[in-house]
Amino acid sequence: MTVTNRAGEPSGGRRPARYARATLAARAARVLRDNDTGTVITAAPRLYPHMWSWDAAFISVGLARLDLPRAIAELETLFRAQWRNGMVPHIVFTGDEDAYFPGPDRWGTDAAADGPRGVRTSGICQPPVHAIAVQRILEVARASGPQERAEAERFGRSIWPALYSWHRWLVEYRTPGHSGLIAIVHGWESGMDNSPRWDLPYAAVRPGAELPPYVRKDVRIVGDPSERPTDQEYDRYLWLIEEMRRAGYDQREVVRNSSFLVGDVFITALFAVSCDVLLELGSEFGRPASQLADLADWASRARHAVAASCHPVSGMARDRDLRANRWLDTQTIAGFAPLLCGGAPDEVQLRLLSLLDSDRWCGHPDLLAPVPPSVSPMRPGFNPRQYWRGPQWPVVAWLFGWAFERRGWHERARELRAAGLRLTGDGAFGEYYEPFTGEPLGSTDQSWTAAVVLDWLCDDDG
Ligand code: 2M8
Repeated sequence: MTVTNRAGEPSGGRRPARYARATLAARAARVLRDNDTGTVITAAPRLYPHMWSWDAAFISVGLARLDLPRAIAELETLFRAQWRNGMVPHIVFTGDEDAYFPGPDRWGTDAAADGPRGVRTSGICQPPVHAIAVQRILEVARASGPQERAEAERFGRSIWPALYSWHRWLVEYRTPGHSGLIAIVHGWESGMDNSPRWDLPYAAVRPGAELPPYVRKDVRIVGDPSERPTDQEYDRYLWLIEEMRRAGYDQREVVRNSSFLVGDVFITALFAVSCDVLLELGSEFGRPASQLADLADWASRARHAVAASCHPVSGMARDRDLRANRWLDTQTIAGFAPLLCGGAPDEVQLRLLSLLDSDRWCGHPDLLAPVPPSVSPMRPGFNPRQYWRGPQWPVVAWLFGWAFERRGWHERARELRAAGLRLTGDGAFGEYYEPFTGEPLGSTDQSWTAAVVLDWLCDDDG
């Protein structure tokens, strides 16, 4: 019997990529060029017309394959917006500030004592993947030639202290309590905005009647608004901003009082491995021993926290609701966090690997390509089209592939790359994909998708 997916194609069979590799690479390069405003490369043409923190990191990885100075400039622009306390903001606004909601006026960060000068930003952060991007840029530059190598090393040395203070901020302000997990004060900080991971903690966020009225822009841009978070969810997102704004973005106060405070296991795993990377770079650049020791210590604590979060039966890593003091058992892609950073017992990691390969995740017979979906297709509540509640995100696949390569699991990394390219081979560079049909959803010409596709293609072809 031939098993077919919902598009009626034999599952496991290859959907012919609509574009040859060279054409796909050229199209990806064009997306990055077209989204370049001259100041930043926007996350997406209409839906996200500014610079986003973790998008910028992935974008710089793709750019390194095209134009090293432009890749460097992107991260320099982001870090020029770094707050004086060390936080790297999740959005750096440029150009038409009203093109996205919530814009800088709604965030009201201009009055924040710790905010940057001369640039307007949001008041929260996003996952710390920037050290990973810097190391990747260095690797690509070193393979290109002596001049590129020198330029990338100069950049690496100059940005290192800012990366260190960003990591220090996460430790100083965002590791409350005893779980050792890095805490987030808004679902947007996780990058996985309305993942079911946050349903319980968000249920406790009660927007006050004083929430100023607002008009969303995202639902007017996305073809099918039902794929986006609901208005009720947006009320909560906006209410959390209101709370922070009233606290003047004073981190101590925000962490003490915010209605939402969750230890994020995925960010913690990324932080652990980013600290490793920053430590490697710092050793090479001769940074002070005390700072290198900090990084080793932070990495080890974060790794330990990830391992300690693993569910005793499933092995999946869990977030922790720090307000309600309970583990969040909702199973999503974030449960595989220990595979990113290691540190969990071998037996747990093996269990996770076989779960990832099983028909509950990448081995599901209806998937067009074995790229991990944001939620298992077998879980109740899985929705193949809804934001972070089922679709596949190429950047998430890139992160796992990068981690697998680093951990020496080359075959797994290669397979994930091939799967990612199969998913994205139509050249639409979707923000995310319907897992059964491969339909690109959300924005098309999304910069981070184009960037990771370029990196995958160049990894295979040199
Ligand atoms: C999405 O998040 C923004 C808010 O930050 C939004 O929905 O308006 C997320 O997918 C996030 O991870 C991403 O960085 C951002 C821009 O691509 O879009």
